[in-house]
Amino acid sequence: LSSDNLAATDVTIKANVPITSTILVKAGEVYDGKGNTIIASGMGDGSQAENQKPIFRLENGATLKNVKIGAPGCDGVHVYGNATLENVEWLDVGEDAMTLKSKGTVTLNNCIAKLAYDKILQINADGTIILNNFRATTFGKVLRTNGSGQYTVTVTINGGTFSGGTNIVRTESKNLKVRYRNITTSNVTKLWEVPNASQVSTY
Ligand code: ADA
Ligand code: CA
Ligand code: CA
Ligand code: CA
Repeated sequence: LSSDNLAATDVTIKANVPITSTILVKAGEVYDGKGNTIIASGMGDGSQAENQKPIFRLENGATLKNVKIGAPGCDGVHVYGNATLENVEWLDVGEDAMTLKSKGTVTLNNCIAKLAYDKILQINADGTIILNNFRATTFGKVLRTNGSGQYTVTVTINGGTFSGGTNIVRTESKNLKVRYRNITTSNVTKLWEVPNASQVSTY
């Protein structure tokens, strides 16, 4: 490819972006990572230790897109209310990848999560979680509600691939429903670990 044929606007330089504190995406704002990789330091080691810092904190109505989260993944992305995550890739999930901290609807479009020792999506509030073409490799649970909490949650999974893990959803909540279609799974021990099989349906 001759540089003569490459307009300046086509050039995307992918870089590592070092951070030492949480990136705040304020209510209604958009953070576009432009394909760059965030590398945290001093915020946690990405182990299973609780109380690591989140890489991102999304306030109500925030959008996070086109970003890779490198190791250490620390406590991932904390969401307060509604949010959209698009083309977000966790290269090596830390304690967990995303936590719903307060009630809201979170839509994840074309996101990828790799190398989660245990949980990818940690649900600590009522909510609606929509996964469109989510891809997960190596995990304990893709989605887990907190402890024995009876959270009212609807999980919709529209396309995606899930390989090498224990469960896609694990919950103790009788108030959680899963609807799914067009998923591909391999080496997942038990797809749905829920109190009653009637909580899971295709659509
Ligand atoms: C564990 C822990 C909870 C909470 C959760 C999380 O389940 O028991 O208190 O910290 O992890 O949000 O990571
Ligand atoms: Ca945890
Ligand atoms: Ca990991
Ligand atoms: Ca956590």
